[in-house]
Amino acid sequence: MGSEDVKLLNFWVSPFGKRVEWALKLKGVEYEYIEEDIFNKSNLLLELNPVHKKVPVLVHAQKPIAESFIILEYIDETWKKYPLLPHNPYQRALARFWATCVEQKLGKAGWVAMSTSGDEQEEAMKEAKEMMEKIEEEIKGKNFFGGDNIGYLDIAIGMDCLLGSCLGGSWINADNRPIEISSHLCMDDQFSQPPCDQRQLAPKR
Ligand SMILES: N[C@@H](CCC(=O)N[C@@H](CS)C(=O)NCC(=O)O)C(=O)O
Repeated sequence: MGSEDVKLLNFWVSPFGKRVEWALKLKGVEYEYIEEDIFNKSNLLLELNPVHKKVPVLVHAQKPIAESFIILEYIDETWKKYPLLPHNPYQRALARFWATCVEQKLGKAGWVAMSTSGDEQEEAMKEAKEMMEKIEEEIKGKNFFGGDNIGYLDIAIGMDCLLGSCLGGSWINADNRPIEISSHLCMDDQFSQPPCDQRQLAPKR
């Protein structure tokens, strides 16, 4: 059901949009990709997402949905093949809890680390690393957070890890050790393409 009339408004390097692309790919949903210039926003974007004016926006049967986590849940509820969120309510709550942590803590610390220097950068790297260690506890003994298969949390967290790698990875890979989560995602054939072209984004030193 529903594989028709799906459009994704995205910006090629958006880590949030990458979550949606991954989810659609896992579900086998065909969609039309519409590239948005977030530095010169189109009327289409402003019409579809007048509140946040951000990508990604998923448009299904002419109805727009914004915010990557909300889009992920919509996709999961609409296309049942390959469930993303766990069936068990407690596991589902945990997946949402960790996804929110990533967004609030790791994501923010990562951006600060990549865009600052000196003490501020050090502090942000420390915070990102502590968060990574906590999250890595959650994947111990499993291939993915979702168990044997990539699930909601892998998609939520993977984008931060892969983006970190794309930008040089210094904030997320402070000990030069492989990041378990991202390497699991990277090793999967379906996800072997990083969300950005590493040659076009100079690593921050
Ligand atoms: N919370 C949003 C964040 C989306 C977001 O920040 N998108 C960026 C592109 S990576 C954007 O559209 N930025 C335009 C702007 O900030 O004006 C989500 O999860 O979808």
